[in-house]
Amino acid sequence: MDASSRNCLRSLLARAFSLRFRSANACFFAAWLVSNSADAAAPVLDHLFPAAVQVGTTNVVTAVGKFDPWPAKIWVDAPGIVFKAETNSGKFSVEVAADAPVGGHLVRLYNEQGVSGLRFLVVTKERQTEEVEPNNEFKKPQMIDAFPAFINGRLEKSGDVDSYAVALEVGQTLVASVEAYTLASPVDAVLRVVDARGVQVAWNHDGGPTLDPFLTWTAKSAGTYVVQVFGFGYPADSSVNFVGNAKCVYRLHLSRGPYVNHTVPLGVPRGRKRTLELVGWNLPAPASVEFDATTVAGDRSEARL
Ligand SMILES: [Ca+2]
Ligand SMILES: [Ca+2]
Repeated sequence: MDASSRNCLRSLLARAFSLRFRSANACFFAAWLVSNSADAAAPVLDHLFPAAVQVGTTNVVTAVGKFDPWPAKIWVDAPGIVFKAETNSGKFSVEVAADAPVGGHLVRLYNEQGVSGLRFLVVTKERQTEEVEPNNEFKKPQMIDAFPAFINGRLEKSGDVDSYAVALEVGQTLVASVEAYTLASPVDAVLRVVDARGVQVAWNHDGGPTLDPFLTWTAKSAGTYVVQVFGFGYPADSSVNFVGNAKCVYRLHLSRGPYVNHTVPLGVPRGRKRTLELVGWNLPAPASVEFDATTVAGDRSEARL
């Protein structure tokens, strides 16, 4: 994960918690409007798919929810992200300017009757890959050739399993993570890796500060391995089936190259220079970077290996 992806995830984590609060407020506001108009129909925005778009591109984005009448108006929290409604209900053409601010952005729909809850659209520097179904079986996965890969997928029906094939050399480490809970998607996602025979070699359910999974796995022999994404409904209920519906969007990140998890030390005093040891996977040995905090103008600085 490079610095921009890490900053994006950090931004999403912070916003995910505030989103649930703001959504509750939006629902209350919408409910008040509905109660004051017998024919009211404020738009309902369950999710946007794909959940991420690259700067400098134009994309077809599907809004999942209820929109009557169509088109609904749309609000985005940043400039440079222009939604144009298409003829079909729920479809937008989204133009993302080359200088659009990178990170997770809040979006909501509205009309004369009220507003929808807030949902995320992530703007990123990286090229995006879209899931291609059918990919349910480990023997018929979607081949991933370009790394690091940023895949926009969806567990679209009950029981859905999404399979992605990755070629690994001996000693190469796969780093895989999913954003689903972090995107306010109603799924508690699971990741696993199987070999060519379908034997599970790695898996993870909750990989860090949220319910989203994160795993690393080092290949003991060269070959093609399959990463599978599936999940359970969130909030949890009595069902033990793999969840799936139009709202269950996710982002899958796959890397088999250099990946920095953290540095030692974790901080540098402003005005000082330090050698930072890099700790992660697929890094050169020794892995370190000279960090000059005498010239850092703001609170953030990027360094590339
Ligand atoms: Ca799928
Ligand atoms: Ca599938």
